[in-house]
Amino acid sequence: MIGKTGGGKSATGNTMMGQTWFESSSSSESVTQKGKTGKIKWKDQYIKIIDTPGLFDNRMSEEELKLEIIKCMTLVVPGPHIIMYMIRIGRYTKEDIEAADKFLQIIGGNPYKWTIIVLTGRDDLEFHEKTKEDFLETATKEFNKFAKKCSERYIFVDNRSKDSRREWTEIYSAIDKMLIENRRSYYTSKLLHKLDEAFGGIIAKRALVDKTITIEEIIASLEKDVENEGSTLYTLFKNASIEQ
Ligand SMILES: Nc1nc2c(ncn2[C@@H]2O[C@H](COP(=O)(O)OP(=O)(O)O)[C@@H](O)[C@H]2O)c(=O)[nH]1
Ligand SMILES: [Mg+2]
Repeated sequence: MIGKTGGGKSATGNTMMGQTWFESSSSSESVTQKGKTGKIKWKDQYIKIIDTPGLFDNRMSEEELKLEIIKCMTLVVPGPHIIMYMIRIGRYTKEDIEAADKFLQIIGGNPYKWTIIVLTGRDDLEFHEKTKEDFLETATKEFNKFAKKCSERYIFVDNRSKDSRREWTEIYSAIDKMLIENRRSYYTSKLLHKLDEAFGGIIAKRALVDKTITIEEIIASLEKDVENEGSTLYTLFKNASIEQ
């Protein structure tokens, strides 16, 4: 999940988890300072959800931003099956869309093929007696341009809905449809390959030194380390550059 602070990432993550898992707040301060993961079983498979901090808020220095991008990417190596770009209906600007587009260009490859636009706050539309079609008709040029790159895949979500099961079903149906369309492939890029290699190298080394530990246990401990910005991240940061 990517998008500006207030876009509804954490709230949508909670809808997808079926519980309050990610911290979501009404203040404009970025609550999610660090990438956080959630895991949920769905149709015989595990879905890992990564909540990212406001990468497009311009509050971080370039170095911090790079580190944060690498960290979030590290949690999904060799690459995410789906990138959910969150926008709060009625609250996004031309600059927000451009920042998201720039981010996708930085991470490289063709991320748009795996991106779905998630419009949160569908209840606001309903309150103003507007339909989804009304929204799309009046969407800005930048939105339309971006949506076109993403093959016009979007879903409208109401995270305040009393029928959260319905929202849940809608989100996972869209995910399912995308997984099928993309033949279960995942998005990757040169940057992600570098991270994957660095990650793999660390796992192999640990497995050699400590033969009693399983690969899964090593991965779990590495992920914890990455979330806590430990030494592993430092190694990965040195090994992977986001310059393409
Ligand atoms: N009414 C309404 N509020 C929402 C919806 N989704 C998120 N919010 C609210 O918008 C604010 C920001 O959401 P949050 O998930 O913290 O955004 P994040 O910064 O992208 O993680 C919170 O007060 C949420 O409760 C929605 O679908 N409808
Ligand atoms: Mg958040």
